[in-house]
Amino acid sequence: LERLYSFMIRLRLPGGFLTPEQWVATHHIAGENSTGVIKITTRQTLQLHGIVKSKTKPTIKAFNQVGLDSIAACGDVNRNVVATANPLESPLHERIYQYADRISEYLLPKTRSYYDVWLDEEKIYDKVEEEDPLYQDRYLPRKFKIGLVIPPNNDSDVFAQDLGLIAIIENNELKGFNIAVGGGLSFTHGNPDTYARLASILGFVSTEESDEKLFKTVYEVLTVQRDFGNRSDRKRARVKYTIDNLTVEGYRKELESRIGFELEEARPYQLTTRKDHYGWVQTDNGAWHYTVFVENGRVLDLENGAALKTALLEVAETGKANFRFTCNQNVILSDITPEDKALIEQILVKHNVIPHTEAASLLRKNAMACVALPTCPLALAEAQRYLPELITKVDEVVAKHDLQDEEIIIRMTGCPNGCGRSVLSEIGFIGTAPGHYNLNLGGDHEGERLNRIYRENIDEATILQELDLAFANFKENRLAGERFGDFANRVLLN
Ligand code: SRM
Ligand code: SF4
Repeated sequence: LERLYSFMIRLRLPGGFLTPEQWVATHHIAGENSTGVIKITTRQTLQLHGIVKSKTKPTIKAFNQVGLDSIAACGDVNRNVVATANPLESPLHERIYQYADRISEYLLPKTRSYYDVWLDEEKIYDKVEEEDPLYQDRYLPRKFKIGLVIPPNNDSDVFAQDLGLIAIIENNELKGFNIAVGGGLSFTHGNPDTYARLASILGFVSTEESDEKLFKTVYEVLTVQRDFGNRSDRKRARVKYTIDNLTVEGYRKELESRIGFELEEARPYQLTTRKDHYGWVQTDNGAWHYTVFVENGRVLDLENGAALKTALLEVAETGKANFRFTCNQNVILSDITPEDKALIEQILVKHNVIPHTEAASLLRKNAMACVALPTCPLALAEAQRYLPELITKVDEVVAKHDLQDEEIIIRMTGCPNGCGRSVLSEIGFIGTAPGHYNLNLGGDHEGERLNRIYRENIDEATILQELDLAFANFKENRLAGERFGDFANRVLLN
């Protein structure tokens, strides 16, 4: 008898985009082959859990039939490319999304093994055909992540990326991108040689004449990491360590020698938020978009009566809305014509999705958690299964201090790997042991400052006591308009 292994499948969805037909297929694939819960991830894609061995191939084949794959969604390669999700951010949104899609394609490994193994293509091991100038015969030292943002919304957390591209838009024209290199959030408890780091801006690349320079730069940022990254210690193999070894200046010089031109001086930009625009918004082209609140990205019919999964299927079956996933683990039903808006709204109301989205507290709507237990083998503590009940309790503490109108970003991860980007929140919980977390404070609202440890390895009762004291202090001593994260950084951590 064989052990009953079960697997997780993660799709590659650059920019987090899915057609309604693809959502319908995903809904049924999830129902037939997995636990049924569809998980929207912090990198704008989807995961299915609990796929037993005999169902893995049928799952991948079924996805392939609707044009979806999971190539390079894991491994020491370029991962899912993320981008600002909401079309409201800019009339150039579609163009920026296309960059995410093209960069993802451009950096795919050339190997055909995925097709050979999963899609029953004839196995041809042809060394010439498999030649891969980027990954060669050794891939990268570690995973590699790219994210694009359209200021002022930093919803894809550009400074958490190995390579962040900040769109520079002047007078509604895309001028190019600031290039930020060396972000990464993971560390190991008790190992000071590992640390979270924000990406450093190296310069600006113009796309006004053509995209050639941009693509060359992106490619060579990877080759510098391929050739200079640490291949003997996986804990220190991400770009953040390579750039600290080479120095920022050294990385830029090496990059410039490979691209054959100098990066221009970085252009000014301003980030003011990382939030999703819940509810209806309309873009200049007349289209409507509804952002649905999906707590921790878990799409299922909820016990509170919000039949999220049923509603999303019904919306998709109309064929009248696209699906765009956000890096905050929500979904935007997008590109809806004014004529179709009432129909979509009716479905969302019928299944209680609109009341559910509207009723959630600000704290809850600005929070997210990683998967953690029971499926993540690296989890030290709960995250997505526990954060909802902790938020209910923190909501009470917040209300006690009359702070319920504050938009405070809370994030929780079951371990310090940082999948829920907890070190980039105003209140970060990082699992240390079952029921215990480090409480980190002092990150900013915009994602430009990491938080720091405030209290170590504490349980729920202590968390609530500490937050009670912190909120009382905040209420009493904050500067006009000061956000909680900034206050904590200025006062509580000093
Ligand atoms: Fe992650 C490993 C889940 C975003 C840093 N991550 C894992 C694994 C695959 C556990 C494993 O290696 O066995 C988790 C699967 C859990 C499960 O049961 O599903 C896992 N990571 C996730 C997701 C699903 C969290 C979520 O709830 O949304 C996110 C999927 C992203 C995607 O769609 O591709 C996810 N992971 C992230 C992020 C956030 C981001 O990229 O914006 C980070 C921090 C940023 C960074 O990379 O620095 C992150 N995951 C890690 C790490 C630490 C990497 C490192 O530099 O050391 C690991 C462990 C590893 O790679 O060894 C990891
Ligand atoms: Fe697992 Fe840790 Fe990532 Fe959470 S942060 S999904 S516990 S690896």
